[in-house]
Amino acid sequence: MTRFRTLAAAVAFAALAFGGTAQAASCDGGFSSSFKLRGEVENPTTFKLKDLKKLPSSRVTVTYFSGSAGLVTQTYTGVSLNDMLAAAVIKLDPTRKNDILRKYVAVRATDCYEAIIAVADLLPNFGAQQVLIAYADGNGQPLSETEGMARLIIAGDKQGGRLVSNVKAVIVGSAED
Ligand SMILES: Nc1nc2c(c(=O)[nH]1)N[C@H]1C(S)=C(S)[C@@H](COP(=O)(O)O)O[C@H]1N2
Ligand SMILES: [Mo]
Repeated sequence: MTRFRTLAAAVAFAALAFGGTAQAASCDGGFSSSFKLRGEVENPTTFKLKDLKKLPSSRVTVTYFSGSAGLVTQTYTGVSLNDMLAAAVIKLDPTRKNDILRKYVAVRATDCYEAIIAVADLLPNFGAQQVLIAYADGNGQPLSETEGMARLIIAGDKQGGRLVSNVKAVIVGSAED
């Protein structure tokens, strides 16, 4: 049997042997050329640039503090996340009062960086926050290589932390099971 010099090596071996490296293998931070909208939705969908371009778009200008670049002001073009969720149809339990208020969206990147938003914050009759899955700048040019095909843009955020680049998955979930 293989001997391991460290616990870490043993864990790494076990992960490899039993398929547990999915996390590490899929967190390479590469350029995202598509993402999947999935989770608690009736219509899971994969989006590529050409798919996003077919949908109604809006523009948002954000001014945010970036740890690396300081204060950044940038305009983005993208699809309303609320509209995407409406088309995907969030699965709801009709026996639970306001079940929609228990739902969140997790936006995950190729480097496994992730941020969540409450679905209610997007709904017109609740938070009504303007949130885009952006795929172009203000002039319709594709995003930069480091931003990937799609980036989460949240109007009004003052810090860049939730502006997730290289989106690879948009996952609808519930606050509790
Ligand atoms: N995928 C991914 N997106 C990310 C991050 C990250 O580490 N990975 N960092 C966030 C943070 S903390 C900031 S401040 C901004 C910085 O974005 P910028 O360098 O394009 O201004 O991106 C956000 N989006
Ligand atoms: Mo940041």
